Amino acid sequence: MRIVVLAGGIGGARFLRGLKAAAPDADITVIGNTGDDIHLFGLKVCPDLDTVMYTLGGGINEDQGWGRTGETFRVKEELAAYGVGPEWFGLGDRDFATHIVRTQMLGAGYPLSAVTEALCDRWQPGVRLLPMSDDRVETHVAIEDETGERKAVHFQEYWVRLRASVPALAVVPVGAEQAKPAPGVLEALAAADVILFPPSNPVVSIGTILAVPGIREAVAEAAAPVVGLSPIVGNAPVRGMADKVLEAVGVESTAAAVAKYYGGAERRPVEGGAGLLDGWLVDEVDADTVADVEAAGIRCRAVPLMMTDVDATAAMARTALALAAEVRK
Ligand code: FO1
Repeated sequence: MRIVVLAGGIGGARFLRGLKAAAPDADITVIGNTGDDIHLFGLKVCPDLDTVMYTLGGGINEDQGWGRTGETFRVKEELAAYGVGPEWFGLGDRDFATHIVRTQMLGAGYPLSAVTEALCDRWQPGVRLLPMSDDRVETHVAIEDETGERKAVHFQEYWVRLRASVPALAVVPVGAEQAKPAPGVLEALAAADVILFPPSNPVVSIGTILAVPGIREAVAEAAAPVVGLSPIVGNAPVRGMADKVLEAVGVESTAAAVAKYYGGAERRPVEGGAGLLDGWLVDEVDADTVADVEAAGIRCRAVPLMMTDVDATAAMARTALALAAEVRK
């Protein structure tokens, strides 16, 4: 079975670990978000690609969900001693090696997709990890600073330095309009038996992937059923601060609102919208919202959605695959 997953960082990576356990013989292609990428110290850092690669490759710092295990921070300390910032983004010594290899290969002319493939040769994640695009896309967040001035900050500064403590007035994937899907992305979507939206951030992760021209259309027109899992449980994000960026796009922080944000595939012929979802999983605490989601033309099931361990996540993945089989067009 060919499964394609649009994944962001921590939530997407943890879901993929369960999906691999649930479907060990499946051919899984991950389309990774690169809007979180940031250039620091002359290096290109790809947080969401690295989180998927490290998590599935066994090198992730499990508690954080990002960065490497057994990290030391000598280089970071030395940079700070030179007064070279920013200090708010914690890059460890082992992680630096990934960014050095990546930047060296990019500098030699390799596209990000080839670089990612080379890095995955070491980590063997057990999935094909494709960046959404080889072109530079960087998510910026419009905020109002302390003087009331409206300004844009890089997503990582909003997320890590500001801890999303101020409202996000707008979320802009800078460069998305000019970006092209990376080689293999559209082909994978067209050939997929199932397309999954894991519990990643609907705006800055999956939303950013869908903002690359051609990808949203490819999902909407794919023969495969599209099933998503809600990142919102009991009207709050399970992890991270998805509610902050959902607010920026006018979507309330509920499992049903996120489903409607992606849109119901059944609506597509009628409303002409690029409704994407055939099925949606909500947590049992949101069982009362199933009817609302189904009214939007999206088949909905209420199941446990807390990824407490690999077994729990594998159960979620199995349910998502079962729902995909049920809604198959
Ligand atoms: N997140 C933090 O909250 N604090 C950090 O210092 C931090 C450093 C960092 C370094 C490399 C990397 O790949 C990810 C890092 N992250 C950090 C997480 C990152 O902000 C998120 O993983 C994604 O951008 C959101 O999915």
